[in-house]
Amino acid sequence: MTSIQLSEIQNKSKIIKARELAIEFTSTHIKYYRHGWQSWSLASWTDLGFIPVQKPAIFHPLQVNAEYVNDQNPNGSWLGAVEFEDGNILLLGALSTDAHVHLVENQLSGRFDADDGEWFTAFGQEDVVFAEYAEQLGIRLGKLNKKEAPRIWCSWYSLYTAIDEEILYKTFDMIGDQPFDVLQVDDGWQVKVGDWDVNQKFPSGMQALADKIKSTNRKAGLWLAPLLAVKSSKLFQGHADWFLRDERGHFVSAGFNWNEQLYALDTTHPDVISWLVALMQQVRAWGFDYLKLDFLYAGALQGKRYKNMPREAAYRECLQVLREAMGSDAFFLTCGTPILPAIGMCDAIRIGPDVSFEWENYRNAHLLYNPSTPETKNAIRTVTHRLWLGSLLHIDPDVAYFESKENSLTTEQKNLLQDLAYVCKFKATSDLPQWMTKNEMDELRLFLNSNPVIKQTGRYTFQINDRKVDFTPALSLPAAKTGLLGLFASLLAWLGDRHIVLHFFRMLDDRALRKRRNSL
Ligand code: 9PG
Repeated sequence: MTSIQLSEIQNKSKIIKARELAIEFTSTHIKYYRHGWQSWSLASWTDLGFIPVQKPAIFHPLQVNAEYVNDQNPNGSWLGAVEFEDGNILLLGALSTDAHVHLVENQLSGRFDADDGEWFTAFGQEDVVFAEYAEQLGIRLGKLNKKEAPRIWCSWYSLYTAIDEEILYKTFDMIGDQPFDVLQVDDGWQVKVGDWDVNQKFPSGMQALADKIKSTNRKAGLWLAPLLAVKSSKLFQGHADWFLRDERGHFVSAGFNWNEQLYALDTTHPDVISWLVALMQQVRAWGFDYLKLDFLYAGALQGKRYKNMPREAAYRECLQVLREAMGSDAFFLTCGTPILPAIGMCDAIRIGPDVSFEWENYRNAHLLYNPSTPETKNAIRTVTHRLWLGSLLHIDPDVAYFESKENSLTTEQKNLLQDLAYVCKFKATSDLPQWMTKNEMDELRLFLNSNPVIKQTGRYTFQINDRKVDFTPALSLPAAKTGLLGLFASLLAWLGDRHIVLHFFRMLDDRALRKRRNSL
């Protein structure tokens, strides 16, 4: 292990090559910057104490870096930082994939999984230090020549999986001349996750769907989760040898969703690569040129691969294959993606959890301590801590809301989301014109048409044109529960790992969705 003193970098940042690097400091530190592994994992300045392990555990492969989830010391993926009493920070960040950072008492240390690698380290003012780190990442991983990000309507946050041809065509018509550049079809068009053929809700097929969108003079966008499959899919049933296993030969869990167990493809297997290339070509041939590829963490899970290589390096290679197969003229948004390996490989990256029509969900936030589940507060918290990525590629904070019909967010909360979109310079919504008042449609148009001047004035404060905005209300993290409530929380966490409980909640969700669809 290479070891240095903070005093050695006090005046100038350093790049040091090492498998393991430790920086010792003597001044009193007060906060730690935790950087979660993938889009939905928590990124935040936190206190130095223990943070309860998020639950249910069945979701760990899908929400965090499962290898480190039980670690008691503050830690994070690729980078970490400490804040001192005087407001200065010390940052340690890897300049390539497959690395993790820990804080143990007065020592910040980083370690590459496999080999030596470059570490960037700097001390000073937060914005300056992060900007310099981003610049060094850009030199090594690639930096986008950023044009304006497209303005997107996405089907997820209103219709969820209850999409079908009739409702989408109607919605596209009703969107009229709202200034969107992309209409993006999300989850719900496919037969199954893994079986990427059109389902019976779209009798005219995928090419007709893309044509319909393009007839409105916009780009056609499509969601896929190409790196995993549900257990019941033909893909998994027919090609078990394509899926990632552990050292003992057991399939690696990619989590649980769509009411099923998920498994991850081994993207280093030559047949998997050919299959992925063909899939990307198929989607382009249908006519889609904006691709939201989701649940991408599945490509970087721990396991024994066909080609023996570090898991994030394998994932990055896979992104390169996907990028080349879809063509450089497609717009590529990565979602549920490990952050660092995606830099230089895509146009845009989701940098936080999903938003939802709720500000905070008591069960998920306060009893399951889960900062990754869909919830507006979760989304704002993590996104405000990853804005530094904006100098490298487009950063997607997820959608903003304007409608009030199917929504429990207050006007202030909706405004905060809209302001976050301005700060990220990435604007999207899922709102259905069917639900919106004339006023709300006007607000949406104004939002899509404005490009306000943004100035950061503090860690969480901004000036948007002449308005002051403060994201602090979204940042607090719930404390661990004790006593009876703590006991109840543990019971809930246990229940949350049972398939039968998850099936039950899924049934309730599906019923509510059907009702929503039928009311349109
Ligand atoms: C489609 C959706 C939307 C959405 C994506 C992703 O359990 N989870 O933590 C969890 C997080 C996010 C998520 C689903 C589950 O949503 O972010 O925009 O495309 O998939 O299924």
